Amino acid sequence: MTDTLVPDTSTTDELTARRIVTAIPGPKSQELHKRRLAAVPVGVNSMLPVYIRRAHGAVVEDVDGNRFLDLGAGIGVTTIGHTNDAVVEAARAQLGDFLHTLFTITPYESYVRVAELVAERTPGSFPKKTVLVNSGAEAVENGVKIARKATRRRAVAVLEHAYHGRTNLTMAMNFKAMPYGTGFGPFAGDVYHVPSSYPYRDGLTGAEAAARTIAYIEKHIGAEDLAILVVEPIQGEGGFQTPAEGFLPALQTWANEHDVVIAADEIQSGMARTGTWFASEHFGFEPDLVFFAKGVAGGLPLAGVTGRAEIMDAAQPGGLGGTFGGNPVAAAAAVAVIEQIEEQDLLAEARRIEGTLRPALEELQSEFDIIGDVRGKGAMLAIELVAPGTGATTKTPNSAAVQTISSYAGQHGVLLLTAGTYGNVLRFLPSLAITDEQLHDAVSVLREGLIEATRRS
Ligand code: PLZ
Repeated sequence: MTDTLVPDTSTTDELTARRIVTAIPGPKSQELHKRRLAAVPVGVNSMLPVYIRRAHGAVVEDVDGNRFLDLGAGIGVTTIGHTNDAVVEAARAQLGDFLHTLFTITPYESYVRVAELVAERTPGSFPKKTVLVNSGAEAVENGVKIARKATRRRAVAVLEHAYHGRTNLTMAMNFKAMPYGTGFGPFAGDVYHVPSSYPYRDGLTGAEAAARTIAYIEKHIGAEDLAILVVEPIQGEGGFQTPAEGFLPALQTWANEHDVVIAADEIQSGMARTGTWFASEHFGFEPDLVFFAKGVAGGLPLAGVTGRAEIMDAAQPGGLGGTFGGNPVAAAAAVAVIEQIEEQDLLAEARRIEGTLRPALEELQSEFDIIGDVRGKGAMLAIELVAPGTGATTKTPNSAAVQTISSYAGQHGVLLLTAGTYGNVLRFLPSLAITDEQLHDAVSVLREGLIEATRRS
């Protein structure tokens, strides 16, 4: 038999549509889940315990052969698609050369190349520098650290509904206690949550919201003690709150006037996700620092801070680093991701996705009164659900419907993520490789889920 020499014929090309062939989770997933419950603490939760065997483009396949349309991309990580061929090839090539040296011991080119490429693509034409780290939270930590050194000030301001990570400082920066912070304190001090712009609920213009934020900062913190103001241009875990026009530029003007470092946490919204390289661009916002992670390396762990050279250079030699920061395989993958976004014009794909998905969601909104708001940009869209009949009055958050719909979608082959301070948001973060046909199919499942949620309420 020559079979062993024949390549696996079950190529990833087949991964184009959802397909449910067992109960969800299937028998093999259930077996694995039993082992996992014995070996992994309950604090590490899984939205849908189907164990994944392979993935390509916008589809993942589990160990039982079920296939899911992936509308979450691992929370906005596989932005250019699962196992993108060019990214896999770049990582594979690097694997054969060297896996690690530690950039702070003996450096290598790909780290420098990522720094150059990201600096060219973040907003603002001023000179920039970049430090690479392993995770989004670590990028935020470093941004704060650098801003404190540069300003010689102590305080950190973040917006209501913010999410910034799971380390001690970033837990303090999160708005939502449960599950991110509850019981895990004491937390880092000198972190202040300030009012944000949430047009659906506050009804304020960008100028009004910014005036409220600034007044709060001046009263409660004082500009002279404020090192850094960190904002997510479109809030991620908080529920995809998209600020009113003018809000972010007004904060920027105020921060610049008061020598406060203003940073965009673009960890979820950046790297082509919204149809521009970084979501800040939609709002005419030029932050001093940009935090990036998630989508930058196609699924490998890489993150960083890019910012004004004079701020970034405030940290003393040896003050920034970390064993794995800017790992050569992750850096090689990131170079490939950025090249792919450009060569395949993936920014246009994010806009295509919005062009298909937003009208479909708006149509559902006219059909189902529990959809209070449709918002976001590009391939970062969300619907906020409210209790029946409250859309024009109290807008009472409807997290029960969100749970019903997300679980209905999972059972029917669509990975649909939740979000929101009140758990009442469904978010759509598909890979830019998702086709219109796949999107329409996912929306048909969403519609069935909405019918189910309406029936239960
Ligand atoms: N800033 C805006 O979205 C990560 C969290 C997943 P890390 N969001 C997903 C989970 O359950 O932990 C995130 C983000 C924004 C920072 C972070 C933190 O990035 O790479 O997870 O540390």
